[in-house]
Amino acid sequence: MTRNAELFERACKTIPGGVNSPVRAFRSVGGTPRFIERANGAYFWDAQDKRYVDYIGSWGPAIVGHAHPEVVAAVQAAAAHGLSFGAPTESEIEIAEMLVQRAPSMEQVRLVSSGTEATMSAIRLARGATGRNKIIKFEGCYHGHADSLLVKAGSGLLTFGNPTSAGVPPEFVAHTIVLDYNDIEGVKAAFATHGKEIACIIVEPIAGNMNLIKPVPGFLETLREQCTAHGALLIFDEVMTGFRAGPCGVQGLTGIEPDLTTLAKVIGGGMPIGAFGGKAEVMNHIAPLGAVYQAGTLSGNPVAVAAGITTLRLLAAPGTYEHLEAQSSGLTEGLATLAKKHGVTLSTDYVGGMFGLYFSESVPTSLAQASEGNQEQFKQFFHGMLDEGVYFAPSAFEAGFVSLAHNDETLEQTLQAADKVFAKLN
Ligand code: KE4
Repeated sequence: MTRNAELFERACKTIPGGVNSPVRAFRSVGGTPRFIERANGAYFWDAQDKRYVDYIGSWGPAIVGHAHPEVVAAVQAAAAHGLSFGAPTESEIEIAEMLVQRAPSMEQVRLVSSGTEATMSAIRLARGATGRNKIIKFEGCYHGHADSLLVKAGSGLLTFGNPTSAGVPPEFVAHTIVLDYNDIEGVKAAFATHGKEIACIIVEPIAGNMNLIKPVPGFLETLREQCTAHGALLIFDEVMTGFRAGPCGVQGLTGIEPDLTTLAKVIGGGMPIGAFGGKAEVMNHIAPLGAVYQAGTLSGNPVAVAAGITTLRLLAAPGTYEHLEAQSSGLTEGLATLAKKHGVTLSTDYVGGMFGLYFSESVPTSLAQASEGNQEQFKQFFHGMLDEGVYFAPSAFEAGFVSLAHNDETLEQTLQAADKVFAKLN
């Protein structure tokens, strides 16, 4: 039995499924999860000391590369002064100022400890600020595991949610309207029917949880128009795209200004953090100023904030987003060329430091289209690349991520591996 298999067997005795987050269990690709022992730059090493080029980067946070010396030093320095105080610190002001400076739609921001907390709080805030109950989300978008967001579409276009998770009473999702991503007419129909009851739309402005799926022209603009016309709040869930799709996230790329933004991942550089923010007139509804309660023991934790400040500062250096874009384009174009050489049907897409690989004729624009991809070939590709020392997301419904540490050497290693793997795909 391999060391990874031994660890997995042991983990399963005390941790449900052997993992602390389901996607890590390799359930959709099969095989044994790799237990990571250390990471540096664009690489990590498993329990058998096998090195991998890492394209998940902790699902986004490791954007400056793993164990960046300046991030590690900032964490060590902060930790040496104590891990958490439960009282305000100057560093929380510093990161709040950095966030509102980077995302002009935000005048104020509240820190939390995960993306789930950020989206859960933003929805409660939207409901409290508007006095309305209904929310709109899109099938295939993932916003964390708060009850009201664990829903999928029922039948038909304009549908109320059905729970996708046990333990979520139907009543908890009764106010959640689920539409198809990029369904412009569906959004208009929802507001025509429920306009005065809708508190908010929450959307991944570029979706990364059904593989990478971009908004079609007019989709985000329609969300903005409909929310403005009906007095609902538009929430851009930029937990994944924030400071990764571009220096100011998707709102910076499109110029479309949400009423609330949720963030996490990159802003903590790998430490537990999340945030939600917007104009002061909305944020003033949050306790202790307003009636919408929200709290957290470790919110604004000085060690996590130190990692986030250093990561954001490193990202602000000249050329960083050009580097991320070059790594994403070099990877996706290289893989597309090799797939064509070997007669493998592969489409690719990317934005900033995130990319999508689709074993289908074209780039999908919805979950239904993304689901039509050749899952069997994806599994063979995933495991073939894993054996060659390249670690992509263990699911066909995840985006991939590059970092400032990915370079021509890691790209060459990846493409050499892919040349061998594509040749064997059937
Ligand atoms: P967390 O609670 O996992 O920090 O964030 C939830 C979340 C919210 N919004 C978006 C757009 C997200 O992508 C996420 C979490 N992303 C997944 C990756 N697909 C986290 C990986 C995992 O669940 O282990």
